[in-house]
Amino acid sequence: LEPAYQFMVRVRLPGGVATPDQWLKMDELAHQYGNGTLRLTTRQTFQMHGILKWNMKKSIQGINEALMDTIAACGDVNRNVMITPNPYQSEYHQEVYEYARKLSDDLLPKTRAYHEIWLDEEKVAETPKQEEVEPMYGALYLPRKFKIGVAIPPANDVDVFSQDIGYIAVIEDGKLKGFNVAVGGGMGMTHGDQQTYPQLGRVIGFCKPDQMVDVAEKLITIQRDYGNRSERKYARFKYTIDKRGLDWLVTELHNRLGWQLDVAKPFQFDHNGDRYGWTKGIRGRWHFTLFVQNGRIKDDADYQLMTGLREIAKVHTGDFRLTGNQNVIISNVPTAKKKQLTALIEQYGLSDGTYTSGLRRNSMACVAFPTCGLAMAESERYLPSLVTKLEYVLDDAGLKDEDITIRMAGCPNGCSRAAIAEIGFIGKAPGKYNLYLGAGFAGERLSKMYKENIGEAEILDTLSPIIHEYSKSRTENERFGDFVIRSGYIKKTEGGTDFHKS
Ligand code: SRM
Ligand code: SF4
Repeated sequence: LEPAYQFMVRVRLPGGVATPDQWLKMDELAHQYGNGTLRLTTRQTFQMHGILKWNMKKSIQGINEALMDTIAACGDVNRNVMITPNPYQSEYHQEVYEYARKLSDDLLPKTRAYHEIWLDEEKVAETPKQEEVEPMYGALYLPRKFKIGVAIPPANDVDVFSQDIGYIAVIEDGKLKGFNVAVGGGMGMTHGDQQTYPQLGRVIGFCKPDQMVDVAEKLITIQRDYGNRSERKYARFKYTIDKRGLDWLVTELHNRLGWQLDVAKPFQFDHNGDRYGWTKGIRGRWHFTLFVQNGRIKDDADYQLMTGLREIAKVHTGDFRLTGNQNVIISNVPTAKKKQLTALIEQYGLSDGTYTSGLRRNSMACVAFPTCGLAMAESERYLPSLVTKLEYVLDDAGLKDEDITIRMAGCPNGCSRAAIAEIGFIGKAPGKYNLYLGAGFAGERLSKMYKENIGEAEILDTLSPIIHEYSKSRTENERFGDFVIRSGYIKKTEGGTDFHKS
């Protein structure tokens, strides 16, 4: 008898855009082949869990029928490109989205293997050389996964500094002028190995919109040629850059480009979370950002989120935009439809989650147990109850509505980008976490470890007095992450290489 192995399928969805039909298809597949839930990820796409081995092909074919695929959602290539999720906010949001979408297409691996294996397409008669098939990725693809995000200030909702390449749109007089380019971000590390660390991308210059693809291709080839291929732990682009220096990288990039980046332009981010509820965008269209706790779309006895979104998808004429914070925007709603959608949102109580505490609104947890084979501690299944306990403390301190970012990861891979949360937890063992403090609210600064290997009681005992002190002694508009540094609780982390220095 064949063992009933279970798998996870991750869709590629550049910028997180899904039509209502695609939403309905994912919902259907999740029930037909998966565990009856959908997971919105921290990189703006869908995951389906619990797919039995013999249903894998049917699931992928189903995804393909809905004009989506899973190409490059995993593997040592460029992954799902993250883009500020709502292009309908302004004309330039739309323009940035188009450029980023093109970037995503151009960087896709060209191999036909996916189509042959999963979609039963006929094999080409003669196998061409790998270098011919993949001129950019080459014979052996990249040493490690590669990630790109495109942000439009003041929203850093793609955590642009956590990406191998981050593009920061520069807008002048309402027009897109180009992008600042940041390189060498990444969140993963290994407990006990200080040679590994989360790192933030560093801005190296500015390029025009139509130079964006060229810059990405050349940076990718630098990583292809210089990345560490003998030890995967040290193979990410951040280590390639940190080992040789930023000046080396810029020189190498300019040589490969045959032209030079301009000097970076000024920019300012003010948050890395989502802004909830209804907003009006261009062309009279409306957008509703819905809080989805840790990205899990499912039905509970008292909260029919999956059914509610299915009913919305049946009548919605716009699209769904998955955000990098595991939430969803019911997007592009004409005024004439807004009433009907509002009624459905109310009927299923969907906005209740959206208007919860400032801490919960800004919370993110990775998947971890039971499906993630690398998990050391709970994350998605635990953070909500920890937040509830912290909400009592915040309520007491008069800070229930204060936006504070809190993220939990079940292991140091950091899939929820916990190292750039004002309160971060990274799992060590069942029930035990390292607690990190002091990151920037806009994702512009890494945190630092405050306490190691602590359980819930100690977490609450540690955070309660700090939260009360924050309430009493913060300066006007001072963020929690800034406050803990100013008050001496924790030293400021300047960059990845001093992340482990106390
Ligand atoms: Fe991740 C591996 C889930 C975003 C860093 N990640 C995994 C795997 C596939 C575990 C595995 O290799 O066996 C997890 C599957 C769990 C499950 O049961 O579903 C997993 N990662 C996720 C997701 C679903 C977390 C979530 O809660 O949303 C995210 C899917 C993103 C997507 O749609 O593509 C996810 N992973 C991230 C991010 C955040 C980001 O990309 O913005 C990071 C940190 C950024 C970075 O890459 O530096 C991240 N995941 C990792 C790493 C460590 C990589 C490293 O270089 O250090 C691993 C382990 C690995 O690659 O060997 C990993
Ligand atoms: Fe799994 Fe670790 Fe990623 Fe969480 S951070 S999903 S535990 S690999």
